[in-house]
Amino acid sequence: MKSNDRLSVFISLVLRHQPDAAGITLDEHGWADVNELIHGINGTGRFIDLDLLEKIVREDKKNRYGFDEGHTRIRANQGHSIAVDVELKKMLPPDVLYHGTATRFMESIKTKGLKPMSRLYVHLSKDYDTALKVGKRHGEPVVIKVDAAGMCRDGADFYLSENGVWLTKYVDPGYLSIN
Ligand code: HQG
Repeated sequence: MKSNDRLSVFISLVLRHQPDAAGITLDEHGWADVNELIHGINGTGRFIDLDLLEKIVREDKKNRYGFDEGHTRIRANQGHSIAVDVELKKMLPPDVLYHGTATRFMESIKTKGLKPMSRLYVHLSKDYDTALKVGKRHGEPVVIKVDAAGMCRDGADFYLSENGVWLTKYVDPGYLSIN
């Protein structure tokens, strides 16, 4: 892994899961103070400055992070395990969404449905290929089709993160199909 990628993984950890790994706190909307984050990361023996942080945010392939208007605060767009409210937009999803997972989880998913597990939401993709990539992170991949239209009809809420990930609290097995 390149050193900037390693830094980005650490920034994800801090902004989504464990701010105290850099000795910082997030506010209720998930924001970290940019100067505190830079100072905190340097305090772990890693090196970062504002230019490098801006570059990592700008070049992130999944657009994981966002600054506020004045670039004084930064947060992760989605993927949190800690309870922050990143002011997600409630949106009507496409009729079908996809979830990539590993074959070893399928038995449990078929009976219990898709759960957020350690995160705040179940993560869904609008296209098959993205879901396949997500599945590959966990092992032998499988892509599950989610009947988002049916869920909406039955009153479920969906949110679209700033970086295009569809999120929902839970998917009952009745809305899942595998082909
Ligand atoms: C599985 C990445 C057993 C679920 C990606 C998944 C994504 C169950 C795993 C983002 C289950 C949780 C999130 C059940 C769900 N029984 N297993 N009932 N319900 N699971 O990493 O969706 O690169 O927390 O299928 O692109 O894989 O980090 O979620 O396999 O957007 O930015 O439990 O992370 O983005 O795994 O990935 P995760 P995910 P980043």
